[in-house]
Amino acid sequence: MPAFPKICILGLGYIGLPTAAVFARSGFQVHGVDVNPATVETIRTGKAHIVEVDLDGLVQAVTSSGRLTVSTEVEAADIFIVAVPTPLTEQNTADLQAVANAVEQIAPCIERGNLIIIESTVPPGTTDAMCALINDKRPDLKASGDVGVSYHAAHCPERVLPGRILIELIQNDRIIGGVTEICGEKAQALYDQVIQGACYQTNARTAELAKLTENAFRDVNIAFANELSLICDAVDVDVWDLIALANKHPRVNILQPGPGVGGHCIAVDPWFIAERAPEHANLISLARTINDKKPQAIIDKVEALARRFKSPTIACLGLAFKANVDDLRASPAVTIASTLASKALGKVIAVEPHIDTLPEDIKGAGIELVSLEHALTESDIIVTLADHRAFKKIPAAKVAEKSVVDTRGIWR
Ligand code: SAJ
Repeated sequence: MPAFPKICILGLGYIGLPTAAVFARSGFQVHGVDVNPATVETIRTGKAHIVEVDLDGLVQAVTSSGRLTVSTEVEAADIFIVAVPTPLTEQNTADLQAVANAVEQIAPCIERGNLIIIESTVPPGTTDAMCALINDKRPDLKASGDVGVSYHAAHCPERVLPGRILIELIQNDRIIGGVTEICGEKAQALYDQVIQGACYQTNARTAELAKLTENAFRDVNIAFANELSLICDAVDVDVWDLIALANKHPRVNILQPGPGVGGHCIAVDPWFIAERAPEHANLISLARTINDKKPQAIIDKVEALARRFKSPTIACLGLAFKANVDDLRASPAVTIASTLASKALGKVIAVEPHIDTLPEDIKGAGIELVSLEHALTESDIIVTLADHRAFKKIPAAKVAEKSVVDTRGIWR
């Protein structure tokens, strides 16, 4: 393989585009592929189609230098990286169609010695299944030695935090799950050229489960905090004081309760474990259920409060799924605000400093986007849903006269 082999990355979303741009910046010739022509067109003009710190400038630099090219078609390359989404089906299982489609597109292009990396989050056994798919499509490869000899394959899960993607892509350690030992070595040689973190070798199945385990660990721990918050309400204890005190113990580190778990990772990945071992994933499944029920508990609490007023103005502070991001997708805050609006309890207003207008899908939900000042002046009830920096600066005295449901412990 040349010093800077050519890379073809399939999927130019939150992981694929930053990954493509980072490899291109390091000197690799990268071709990015996406099924969405609008995405491809935006990137071709040097812009990122997603909001991520510093990504716009980097995409501009690597497209104008010609290091990153994009299209809707796969190109021949030395290395193929699959970074397509793996959404949750209605049955709470992984929808692997996009991964299978990507692998089917790659199959005809594979040449002897190529490396195929799956970065998408997948249930254990998927990388092996994708190799079987390649073997079906390319019996000639199997005849000349199969995976590990005629081509190489590995699962190398991404572990970056939205909002810090470009930093964490370089700094985080990586798990390298080779289908064979030599596959793992080939994959590590690639990441060693761009990342500063350590690479840890294992097999593909362990790498797949490790990624899911990291997010399930966090989900279970958030569920513990969310359950505590309900217990505290029932026995009239301040959950924030309770957790702060319990965390003084040297071996206790409880996470923070909130309005529920949002985003596309922590609220999804634990199900991929449950899918493969349903009879054993009891705690993991229960944690998912506890976290999924949390928005309803907040809705009930606000509704009970609102019934004490005659047509109150309810201000929801924050619509994003977590602090200091503009991402409203899969956000429990949006579920809570729009459900409250649908109940016609009064007027529902919302403050989200990271957006200028409400996204199309919640425009008709009956929520009015207002300034923070307006919300603080006009509201009867305040519901904190994201602990954005701007909200943490609000002095408790400013909300002292209001009825407050503080799901994020801003004024604890
Ligand atoms: N949350 C709480 N309480 C907490 C921590 C988080 O309620 O104490 C909520 C947040 O408000 C949010 C959700 O959990 O709604 C998830 O937020 P997050 O910041 O914990 O994680 P994500 O989904 O943005 O990113 C996670 C990260 N995984 C871990 O920290 C183990 C990231 O490193 C992964 O790369 C990412 O998932 C992914 O792509 O899988």
